[in-house]
Amino acid sequence: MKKTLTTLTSTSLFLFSLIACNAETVTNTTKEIISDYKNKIPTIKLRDDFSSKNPAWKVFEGNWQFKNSEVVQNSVDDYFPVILRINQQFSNLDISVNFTPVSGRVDASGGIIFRAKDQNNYYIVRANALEDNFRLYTFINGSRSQIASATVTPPSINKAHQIRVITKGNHIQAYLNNELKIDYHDNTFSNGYVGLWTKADSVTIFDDLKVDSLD
Ligand SMILES: [Ca+2]
Repeated sequence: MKKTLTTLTSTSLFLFSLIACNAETVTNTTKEIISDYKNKIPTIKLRDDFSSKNPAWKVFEGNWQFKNSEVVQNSVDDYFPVILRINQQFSNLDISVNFTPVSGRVDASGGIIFRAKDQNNYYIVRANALEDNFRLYTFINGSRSQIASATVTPPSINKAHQIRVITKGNHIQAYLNNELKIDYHDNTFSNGYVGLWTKADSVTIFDDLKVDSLD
């Protein structure tokens, strides 16, 4: 009898985990975790309009140029261009940036890095003007894994779009152009630096980075 109960419990847990997994899909009734922070005063408010190059920015890969009050990544030879802002670490945060995909035949991406331990270990949410998907990946020791994906209208080339990510513990929500598209739970990284990301031959402009620390 005890064994049967144990088996039933395991089956229930398995079914529950399947249901929980399905609950990661964004629906009209998905609760936005930003509502949990409505009375929260951010402990740090970082704003960067890229009118000058803050010395906290460190380039790890790619050619990132600060000009015209924007930052543009225009190397077409690096596979994963990464720039991190290495003076502050964030755990729970509300981060957004505007990005304009300019060109790319293999890829035309723009992404936000968050909770980065270093240039090889971080979360990234990105959109790609060549693909109809919006994705959350982990990079672990430089190895990329897709952990969540949503179908979207591909962002137009030469137009500005906004990516926004909000975290609460292991709960991650990501928006493209103010629409919640990704709702996911993951425990890989708990805090770290923020940064910007592109891929392959993407030439991408970024502007108006905003980060509120919500710890
Ligand atoms: Ca600017």
